[in-house]
Amino acid sequence: MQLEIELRQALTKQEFIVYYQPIVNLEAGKITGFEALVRWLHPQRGMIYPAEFIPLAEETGLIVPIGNWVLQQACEQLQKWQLLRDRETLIHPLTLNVNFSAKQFNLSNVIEIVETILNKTNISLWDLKIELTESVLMDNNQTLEGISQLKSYHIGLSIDDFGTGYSSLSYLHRFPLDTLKIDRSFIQNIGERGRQTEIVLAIISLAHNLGMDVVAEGVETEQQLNQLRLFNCEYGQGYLFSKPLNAEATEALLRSNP
Ligand code: G
Ligand code: G
Ligand code: NA
Ligand code: MN
Repeated sequence: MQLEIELRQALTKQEFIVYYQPIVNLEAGKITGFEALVRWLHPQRGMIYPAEFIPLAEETGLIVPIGNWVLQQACEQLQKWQLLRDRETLIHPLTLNVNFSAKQFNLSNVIEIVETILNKTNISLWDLKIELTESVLMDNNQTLEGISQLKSYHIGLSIDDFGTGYSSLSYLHRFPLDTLKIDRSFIQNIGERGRQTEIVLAIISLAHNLGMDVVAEGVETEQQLNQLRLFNCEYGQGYLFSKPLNAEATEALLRSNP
């Protein structure tokens, strides 16, 4: 298949690029970190989004080298941006969220891989959060073993797109997750009268009672922001703050919003 052949060559041809979407502390209104989001700049087709090639990358195992590249690239960027911020303001270091697929947790040397990249880039393991989806938690035992290993190594774990799977509640007590990201489909209608608002409040309370921080995804309006603040949601991500940006635009945003 043509796409697969091209995907195999895309790493060596340096066709991947990492975009960054800010994660904002809602109380302070400040950027606390970024989620790294990969794109494929295809020479003929233009920008290809992860939904179009991550499934193929997972099937073929290419997600492992691609994922390692994303982690390395994003850590290198973060190191530069942390220095930038440390000089200008003496607040907490910026954090980095990176998405992992099941196959990446599944490797017997997952800790070594992450440790090597963190050491090379001088990023503290406290500043890295790995995002996983519910489907990853339903993968095989070796995947779960990898997740536990990363956790015992003190890497933060974040559950992505929370609420969209079909067993969301059952794993919350079984896995040592630090952060819960509420899927953007739940954020859309909050503030308006209706059940959605109650569900978001309940998810936030549940997460807090289990000792997790909460990120609201897909925050697009001031009204949603105000409601989330009232609910004591710690963090937000979405077009209200910024769409995902390339490294250059991200740096400009950081400089204007230190
Ligand atoms: O960039 P976009 O907002 O379209 O990203 C959609 C989804 O693609 C993300 O929520 C995430 O689940 C997935 N994704 C983005 N970058 C990566 C990556 O580097 N690795 C993996 N495994 N998934 C990613
Ligand atoms: O799958 P994951 O949730 O990690 O990826 C986030 C995806 O959601 C990205 O594709 C990003 O472009 C998109 N996104 C980010 N913020 C918003 C938003 O405020 N509204 C909408 N509709 N999409 C968003
Ligand atoms: Na994600
Ligand atoms: Mn998400």
